[in-house]
Amino acid sequence: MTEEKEHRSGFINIIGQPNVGKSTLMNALVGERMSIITSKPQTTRHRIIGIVSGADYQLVFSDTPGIIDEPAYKMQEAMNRFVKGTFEDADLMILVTEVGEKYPEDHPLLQRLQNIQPPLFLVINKIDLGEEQALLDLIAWWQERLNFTAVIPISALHRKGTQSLLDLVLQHCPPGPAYYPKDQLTDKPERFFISEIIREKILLRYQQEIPYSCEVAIESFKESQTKAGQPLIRISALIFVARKSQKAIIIGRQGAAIKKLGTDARKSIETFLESKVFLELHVKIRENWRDDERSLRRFGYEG
Ligand SMILES: Nc1nc2c(ncn2[C@@H]2O[C@H](COP(=O)(O)OP(=O)(O)OP(=O)(O)O)[C@@H](O)[C@H]2O)c(=O)[nH]1
Ligand SMILES: [Mg+2]
Repeated sequence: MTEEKEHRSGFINIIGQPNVGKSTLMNALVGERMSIITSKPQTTRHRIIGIVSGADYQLVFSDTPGIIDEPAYKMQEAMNRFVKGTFEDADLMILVTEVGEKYPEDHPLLQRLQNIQPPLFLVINKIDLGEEQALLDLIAWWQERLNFTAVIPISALHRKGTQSLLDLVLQHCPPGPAYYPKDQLTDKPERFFISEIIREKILLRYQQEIPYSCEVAIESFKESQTKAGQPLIRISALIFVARKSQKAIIIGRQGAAIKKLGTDARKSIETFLESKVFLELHVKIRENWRDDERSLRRFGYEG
C-alpha cells in the first residue's frame, strides 16, 4: 500500500507598494490573466483571489491594491482596508518589493510586519532591471529590518524564479482541506473581470487624472445570437467619472476616443469570454464618487 500524501492548503496574501509587480506575480503564479496590469500605480483597487489546485494541494493567492501611504479619498481608504484584511486570514504573507526600493525607516508596514504570526516571504521583483551587487546589498538591507522565512529574487514579467517561489510556498503551507472546488479559479464573478478589462483599457488610453477618476459598472450582460446564428454576448457598461470635463475627455471629439476604447475593450473581452461580443459604453457623471459612501458600496468597496 502506498501512503497518501497529506492535503495542504493555505491563503497566501501578496502585499506591497503600488506598481512593484504584485498583479504580474499573481498572474504568473496562477497561470491566468486574472488581475489587470498597467505601468500606472494604483491599477489594482480590490482584493482579487487566484486559486491554484492540484491533487493534494490548494493555494489561494490574494492580489491586493498597493498600499497608499496618505489616502486622499474614501476609495483609497477602502483600498488600504483590503490590504489590512489580508493580515487577518494569511497562512503565508508575501511582501513584494522591486529592485532599488527601500522603505523609510519609520514606515508603518515595517513595524506591522515585525510581529506577524505566519511565515513571511520577501519577493524582490524586477531583477531583470538591476545589478547583482545592488541586489545583494538590498537583500542585506531588508534582512536587517525584518525576519523572513525566505527571500526570493524574481522577475515576474519574465517568469524567472516564479516556479521556485511556487514550490517554496507549497512547502510552507499547512495541512488543510480544499476551501474551493478544485476547478474554481477565483471568487469574483465574470462581470467583475469584464469591468476590470474596461478599466485597464482606460488606464492604458487616457492620461493624468482621468483613469483615477473612472469606475466601470456592468449594466447588463445578455447571451444572444448573431443573424447568422453564432453565439453573441451583449454587454452594456457604464463608465462613471467625477466631473463633466472628464466625460468630454473620455468621449473625445465626435466620440472618437470612446469608440477606440470600446473596440479595444471588446477585443479583450472576446478573448476572455471566448465568444463574440457586442459592447456598448455609456459615460455618466457622478460627482466625487470616490468620497461618496453609497457609490463606493455600489462599486464593491465595502468591507
Ligand atoms: N522590468 C520588469 N517589469 C515588471 C516586472 N514585473 C512587473 N513589471 C511591470 O511593472 C508594472 C506594474 O506591474 P503590476 O503587476 O501592475 O504592479 P502592481 O504591484 O500590481 O501595481 P498596483 O496594482 O498599481 O499596486 C507593469 O508595467 C509591469 O509590466 C518585472 O519582473 N520586470
Ligand atoms: Mg496590481
